[in-house]
Amino acid sequence: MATDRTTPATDQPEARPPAVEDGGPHLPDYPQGPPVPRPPTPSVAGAHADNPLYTASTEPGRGGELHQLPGDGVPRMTTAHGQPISDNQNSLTAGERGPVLLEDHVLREKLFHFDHERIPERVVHARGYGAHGTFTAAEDLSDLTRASLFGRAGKQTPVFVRFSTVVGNKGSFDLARDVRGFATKFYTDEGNWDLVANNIPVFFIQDPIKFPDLVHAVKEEQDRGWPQAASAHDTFWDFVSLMPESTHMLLWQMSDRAIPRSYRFMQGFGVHTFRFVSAEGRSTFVKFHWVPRQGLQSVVWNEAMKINGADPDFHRRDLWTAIQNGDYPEWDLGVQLFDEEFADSFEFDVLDPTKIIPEEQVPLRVIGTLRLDRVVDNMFAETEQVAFMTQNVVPGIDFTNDPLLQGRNFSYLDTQLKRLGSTNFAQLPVNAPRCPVMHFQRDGHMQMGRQAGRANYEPNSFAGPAAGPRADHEAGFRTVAREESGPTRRLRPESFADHYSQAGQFYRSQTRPEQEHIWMAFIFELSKCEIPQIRQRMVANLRNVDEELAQKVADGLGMDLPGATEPAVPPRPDLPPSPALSFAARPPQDFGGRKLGILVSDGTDAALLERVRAAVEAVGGMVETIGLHVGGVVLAGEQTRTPVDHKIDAGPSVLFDAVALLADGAGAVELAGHPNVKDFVADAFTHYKHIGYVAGSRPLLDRGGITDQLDEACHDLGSVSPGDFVAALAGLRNWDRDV
Ligand code: HDD
Repeated sequence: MATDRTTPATDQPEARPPAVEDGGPHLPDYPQGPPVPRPPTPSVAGAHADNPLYTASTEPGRGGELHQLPGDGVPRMTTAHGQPISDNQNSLTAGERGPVLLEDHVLREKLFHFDHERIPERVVHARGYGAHGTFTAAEDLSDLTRASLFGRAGKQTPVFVRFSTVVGNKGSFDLARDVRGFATKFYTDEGNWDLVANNIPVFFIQDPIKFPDLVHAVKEEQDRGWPQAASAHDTFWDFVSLMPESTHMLLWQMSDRAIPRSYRFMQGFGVHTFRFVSAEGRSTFVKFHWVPRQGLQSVVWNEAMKINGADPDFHRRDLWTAIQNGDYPEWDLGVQLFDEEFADSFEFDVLDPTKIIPEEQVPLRVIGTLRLDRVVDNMFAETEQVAFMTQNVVPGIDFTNDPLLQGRNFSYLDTQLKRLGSTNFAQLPVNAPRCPVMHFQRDGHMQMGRQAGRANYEPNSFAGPAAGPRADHEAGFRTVAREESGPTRRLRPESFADHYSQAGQFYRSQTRPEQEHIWMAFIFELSKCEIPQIRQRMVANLRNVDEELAQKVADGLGMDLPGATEPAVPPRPDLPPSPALSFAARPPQDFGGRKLGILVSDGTDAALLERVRAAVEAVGGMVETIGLHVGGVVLAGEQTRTPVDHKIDAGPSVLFDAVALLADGAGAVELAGHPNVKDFVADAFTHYKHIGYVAGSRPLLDRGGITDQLDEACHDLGSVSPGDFVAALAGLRNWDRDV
């Protein structure tokens, strides 16, 4: 009789298919092979130490031996309650073609759990990618702060970092024009410190009461459900054009900062002024900066849009690949330290989160280095469940009266309960402190702790373990004593009123290509606004930033220059440029960490290919090859195929920092016949990239239409040595190219 079942109707388990290597091909029609053994998740103090979900389930004495299949040591599949499962492919039915039975508790449990797999995504920063690492202190800072992680030079503290985009949903693409989150959880020996930073040092608003409106305006519009992960639409520009305090951040958002090449090549900023507090209670103001040792790098907008199509996971893949390759990204933690006297004399209010303090005025002092060296085992358990909260500070670090910071200190705790569903979210391994946790908080959903002792309250008159913990009046966290006075009111201080001066300073501090990118970004974004009045209002605001910028944007939009918006206080055109605000201040030292894409064909010079590869790898870069067929090419003088990394239409040049055209002879002619070669070559050129070529790759240059435009960033590898070629690649782009 015919059967509609896809697997044999038998009560025997299916044959196990051959194992595939981790990272190797995955055969869609088969269950995967046995998991590759991994080191257990680092132990978490307290509650989880003996939870079989977090430790090896095969420990002797726990019945672990029973949880292996005989012979090969493969873990035996169980239900969530640990009962061994005999068949994970066939539900229990009444008879061969009969109905599925309610009695099948294995099926019901599996579907029940699956139905509840999703939790609410973050209202902002939904799309993120995390990694583990270590922070190493550069010096003993005990004269400034009693924070234990800065207690001595060389002290190491484990960290978890989550990078993110702000606007898009969890499944959106990585190269949105957007602010990037850079949140770090330091598991210090005195509790967790969360530095919840962005890659832009200022924020859109000065007051947290505006945050829901800002986020509503920038996310997809409520009546139509789009655009996804984009600020280029009416409601965003409507809101910010009515909000002069957003202008400074808009300049950053329209700059190359908002389309980073990689999480590895961007800065991070704590934004607010915080406090370091010494053991004696002395407070020093501090602003935190992460500076990538890899140098700063961004893509260009046309490239960003194409990357989003070619590889929406471009940033997460980049971070994962770098860490898996052992190319661990590093950031220096720099601080700007200043006292009340400086704060009183500075042109702007240090409590205003829409302002920076130029590094030329208060230079960075590097106090440690962050290195990311371990990818997560499980995206959900770690990257999704990690809960960052600005109010997570440790003794030695304290808040200031920055109103935005104070609002955040409420919002982050609240949002974690919504997302994670229980007040006990701090017990999740990724959130759990790596130091003892002792308090009288009890019970609640998903309580993992088994707090012993009799007293669950204080004061109590018990002694010893029964009494529970006590507050440490000397060494516990103590808020800095400060005088506050004045009537309650809803009014921002006068000292927050200048909304344009630093925006102008930022613009004037950029190199010419960076300035061009800013005005082109304004033009692109505003051209997506359907309501002309919004464009007009925005350009009117820009006149208070810089007349040239406003004129360029007006010209690009094809509109007359409107009158300037009346500013609350006159902008100050005299603020000197701050070179530290330009990418030019922090270029990469070499091509390390970058990727060269090489077009190859049958007949490519094998020796040259190897020399170029060796030169790139010598500086820590990566090489990937692209050919007509993924099966490979027959290099000159060889008999067998050498596999390539990408088929031509799956490896466009936007995925690489530079390209080399080593296709040669008849192979080059054949490759040039593929329609995607045109874009590969033309895009590399239009995106200002360095291009290496050989005489035999001329058909590719012709196809890209650039043969007559070759410039100093186009290198003839017949005469330029691979070493010199790779040295030149450190420049990344030829901004002087006329495209
Ligand atoms: Fe926020 C997430 C950074 C202002 C409310 N924020 C979130 C994340 C980062 C930032 C990096 C993602 C953390 C993660 O990876 O899980 N936010 C900032 C910075 C700000 C800022 C640098 C300004 C200086 N945020 C801000 C304000 C509010 C919030 C003014 C509310 C009053 N932010 C949140 C939130 C989120 C969040 C709603 C969403 C998910 C989460 O917290 O965990 O509570």
